[in-house]
Amino acid sequence: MKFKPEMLKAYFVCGSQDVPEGQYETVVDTAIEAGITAFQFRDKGQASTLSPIDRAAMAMKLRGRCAQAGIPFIVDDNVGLAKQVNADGIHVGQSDEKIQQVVNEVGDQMIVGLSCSNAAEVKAANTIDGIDYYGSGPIHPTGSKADADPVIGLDGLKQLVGLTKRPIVAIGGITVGDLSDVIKTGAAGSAVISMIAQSNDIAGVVKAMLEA
Ligand code: TZP
Ligand code: MG
Repeated sequence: MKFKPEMLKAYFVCGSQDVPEGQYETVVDTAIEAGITAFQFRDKGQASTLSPIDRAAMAMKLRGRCAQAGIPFIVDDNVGLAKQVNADGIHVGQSDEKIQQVVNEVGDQMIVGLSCSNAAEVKAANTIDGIDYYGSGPIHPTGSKADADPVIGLDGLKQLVGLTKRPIVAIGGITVGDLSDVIKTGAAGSAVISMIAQSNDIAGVVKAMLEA
């Protein structure tokens, strides 16, 4: 699937650890139905409720749902899994499998996203061919990532947008009230876990993302 910046407008990131046990598939289905523009499979950590075998099976299933909906299925941090399920994309952090290695291995067949949380990381990433977008944050404190980088705020985001060669999706502690401010910085959209995963009105929050 060819990357388009519009895919970053309403980007849902989620793993089994982010929802009540047994609810993962339903939450993702509901978000897809509501119109998310990209999905990132990020099932990891102590709180994941899936075994490695169940994780691969779930990835395969959700990969199919995304294909039906015509949205990219992007795997966080795990090139092996991404290849196994023929994912549309791979997203890596600065400390995950080295970005140049990822670009070399799957860059011609997959969308490649890289987390960049400060000016030095954006400048370095700008020099590497084959990256499609950057994920930048955390904008606010987040309860969804234990080892999150320092908060950058909307001002920090704006600074990174000023330096980037590629579309940026904002991430970290984003709520409905932030969505239009994020777009005003020049970012392409917002990536969220809890705003969708913990919502009683998934259709409503996704609509707000699409309309921001
Ligand atoms: N990377 C930076 S912050 C974050 C990730 C994966 C977590 C975002 O989750 P939430 O619940 O939207 O703050
Ligand atoms: Mg990572």
